[in-house]
Amino acid sequence: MAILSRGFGTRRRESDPRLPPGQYLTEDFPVLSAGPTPRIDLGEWRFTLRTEKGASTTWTWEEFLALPAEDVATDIHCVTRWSKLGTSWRGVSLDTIFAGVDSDVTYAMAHSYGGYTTNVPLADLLGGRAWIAYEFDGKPLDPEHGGPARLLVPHLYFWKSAKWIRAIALQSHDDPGFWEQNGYHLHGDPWTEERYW
Ligand SMILES: Nc1nc2c(c(=O)[nH]1)N[C@H]1C(S)=C(S)[C@@H](COP(=O)(O)O)O[C@H]1N2
Ligand SMILES: [Mo]
Repeated sequence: MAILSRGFGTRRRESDPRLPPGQYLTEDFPVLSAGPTPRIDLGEWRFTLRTEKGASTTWTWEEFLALPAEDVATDIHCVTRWSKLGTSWRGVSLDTIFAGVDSDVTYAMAHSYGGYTTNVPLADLLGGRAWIAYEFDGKPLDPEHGGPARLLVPHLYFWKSAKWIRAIALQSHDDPGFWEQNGYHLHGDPWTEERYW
């Protein structure tokens, strides 16, 4: 009986419509970092948005917290095949960050403290689908998970959600970021399994 009910449980979880192909559910929150966790003093923290025309806007931590924030409930999907459902975040929509920005290009590169980069098409950052998040589960974002603030692009594989975000630069070419140079897909849609290229 125990084996049978466990079997049913597994089958139900695997057919959960929120689970993209090839993914399994996890309850915990794994930490995946390519290097050490940078410690960023909030007084030193800056976030910069740069356009291809050389214009840039920089926010201090205080200025960033003064921007309108949103609560976000979303599922996240790592290319290493774990998915976590119903995660809770708070942060600033990239629609807010990009409001009034004058740019003619369609690609962006996210730059992190510590040197990590990841490329994302601008279209994937807009339309209420991406945030710079600074709270998780109602608490300041843990440094291991990208605190003080990380990019959150939950409709793409989680490697696109750059931890310890420092800048977003707009650019005319879809240059590969850190994992993309190492074989991860340029785009990374979990629903069509854009894992590698
Ligand atoms: N700066 C930075 N951001 C990063 C990474 C990293 O190594 N450095 N790893 C990426 C990968 S591969 C994943 S799956 C998620 C992991 O986020 P987590 O550690 O909060 O689970 O962060 C992404 N963002
Ligand atoms: Mo990942």
